[in-house]
Amino acid sequence: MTNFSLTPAQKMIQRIVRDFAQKEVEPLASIIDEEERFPYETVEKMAAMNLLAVIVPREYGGASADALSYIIAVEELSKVCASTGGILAALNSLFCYPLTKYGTEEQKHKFLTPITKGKKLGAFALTEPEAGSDAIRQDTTAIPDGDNYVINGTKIFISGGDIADFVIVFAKVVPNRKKLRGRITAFIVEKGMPGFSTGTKEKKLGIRASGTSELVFEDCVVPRENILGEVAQGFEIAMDVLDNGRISIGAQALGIATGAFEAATKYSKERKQFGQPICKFQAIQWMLADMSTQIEAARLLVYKAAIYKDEGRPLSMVSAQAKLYASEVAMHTTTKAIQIHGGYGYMRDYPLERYFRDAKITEIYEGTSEIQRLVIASNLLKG
Ligand code: COS
Repeated sequence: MTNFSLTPAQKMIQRIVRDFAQKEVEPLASIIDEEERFPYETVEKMAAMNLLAVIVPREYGGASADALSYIIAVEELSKVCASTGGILAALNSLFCYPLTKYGTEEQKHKFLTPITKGKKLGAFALTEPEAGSDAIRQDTTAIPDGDNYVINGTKIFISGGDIADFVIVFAKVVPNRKKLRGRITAFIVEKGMPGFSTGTKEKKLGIRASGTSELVFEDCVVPRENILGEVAQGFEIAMDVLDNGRISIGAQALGIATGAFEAATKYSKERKQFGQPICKFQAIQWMLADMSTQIEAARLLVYKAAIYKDEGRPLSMVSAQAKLYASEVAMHTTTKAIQIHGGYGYMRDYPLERYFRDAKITEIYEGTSEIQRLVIASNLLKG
């Protein structure tokens, strides 16, 4: 990619996912958005194609894809349906990645293999009512009790929380350690464990086919063997997951922007006003020119971050830059794409209003744009 071209394997995954997205995902996109329902049928097909847990190593049943191939898959799905792209992103970046990196052999076989087959789904639970951007301020507690920990607390806004079988839950271990960071531990909680339940499912502006819900832990007993990584390693794991995950949100934003741009370009050639297609007017041409330039810049940043990941280089700054820029491009592009469609763009018969609603979350989850700027500035100024 340093010569601006994909490898044959990356091109192949791009072709396969693009074809799948057009044939299987696009026809469902407005339906699942309207019905606010999880696309189990699509997830099943992705599992059959070994596209679901695409980054999981082969030995646990995954596709062992490199980061750039995975990012291209999220982009291609999000071009037609940001909910589906987001489901792939959350599953891989927020669940499979930390399990692959920090899990024991036993945990990987137990929790990753069924995910690759689409038999189970996973989620990541960090956010709490008082711990959003200030993620370190966890109120959920985990009290040691013999071979178990007893977890109490509430997590909110958990992507896939309503359908997940396994959830990575962050909690502060009591008795407290002095440093906030040193208190947080990650646990793998399984559906059906006593004291674990799903709370309110949120009604959202966008990505409505990807469920978001509250998770409640009331004296939830989790065996010690379900600790992910080490006791007190939780915040480090959370930050590492987010540094990685932000690339996939950048890819989701990139896909949304590209989908809206392609729709607007097509429409501008077909729609006639004042006796000619509206693409003949400079006002429209300039919008298209700006959109295309910004999308290309976003793609370079997102792909660069994925290449950094593949090369094992530091990610914090590049992933924050990729997500920040791509999400702002997604908002700008979807706004202008509606403008080009005029009144039709505002109507639900066209997908533009969905793209516009879906774009907004990319400026918020896995760290708001303000947090990305903080991360970028702290990297710029350190040392
Ligand atoms: N990787 C590893 N460690 C990191 C890190 C990273 N990317 N960022 C911060 N840390 C470490 C710091 O080194 C520091 O360690 P020490 O206590 O040993 O010094 C500790 O974490 C606290 O860092 P800092 O003092 O910078 O904390 P702040 O609270 O000021 O800022 C931010 C931390 C804002 C970067 C972090 O809270 C964050 O990313 N928040 C957004 C969370 C988020 O994305 N939420 C969305 C919900 S998940 S969908």
